[in-house]
Amino acid sequence: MQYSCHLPTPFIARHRPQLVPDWSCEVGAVLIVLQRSPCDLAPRSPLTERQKYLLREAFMQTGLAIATQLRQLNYCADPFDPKTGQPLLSQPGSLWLDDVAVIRACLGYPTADRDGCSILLHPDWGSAVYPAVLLSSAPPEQVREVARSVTGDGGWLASESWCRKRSAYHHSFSG
Ligand code: B12
Repeated sequence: MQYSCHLPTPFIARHRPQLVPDWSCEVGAVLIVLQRSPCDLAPRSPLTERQKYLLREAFMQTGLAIATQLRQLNYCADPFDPKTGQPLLSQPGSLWLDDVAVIRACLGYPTADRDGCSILLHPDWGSAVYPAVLLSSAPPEQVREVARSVTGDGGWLASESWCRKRSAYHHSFSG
């Protein structure tokens, strides 16, 4: 798994009420979790569906452990279900979270259209990547500390930034 922690993008800050309506606080940090898939996820097949299921289970386990610790510290925290874009621990809102758009905005990774779906292209893994996101009201350094205590030190992307970088690929996007 690869991890990076960021300040909320303007889109996420602006749409917090539509994403997590029953939160009593604003988003303080975005935790990105990237898993390498043993197979390319672009084709739809029993194999890719099986892999997506296993990768989703793995993220939910890690994400719920991190969110539980952040909540014990009295922060709002929700892993978002990669399958639906909805929060796992709070009432869903009128907007589902687009994980690919979040990672494009935070890390500047390229995306591609596959049969009407915008998918992420990891610089090393290509489309064999399973993206997932956790939002919290805690500041990035607090989320990082808790996430490290749950996941260990490995996998933290050097390119994480507390402030968004505009990628060389997407002059047009506004996250
Ligand atoms: C809905 C969806 C679909 C829909 C298509 C939706 C579409 N037009 O994009 C359908 C069912 C067609 C689909 C198909 C596929 N999908 Co799909 N899909 C999703 C899902 C659940 C949501 C995507 C989404 O929100 N799109 C939003 C689009 C529809 O809205 P929009 O108006 O263009 O843009 C708005 C949003 O971006 C919104 N927004 C919401 N949050 C945010 C955040 C920020 C920062 C910004 C800027 C905007 C924003 O604001 C915009 C304006 O309103 C994601 C998982 C996720 N939670 O993100 C998987 C996902 C993108 N799909 C995935 C895949 C692999 C596929 C397939 C290619 C293959 C497969 N094995 O399933 C297939 C297509 C192949 C086929 N033959 O069917 C993977 C991609 C993996 C990767 N490498 O990135 C994902 C990530 C699921 C997963 N976790 O595995 N998919």
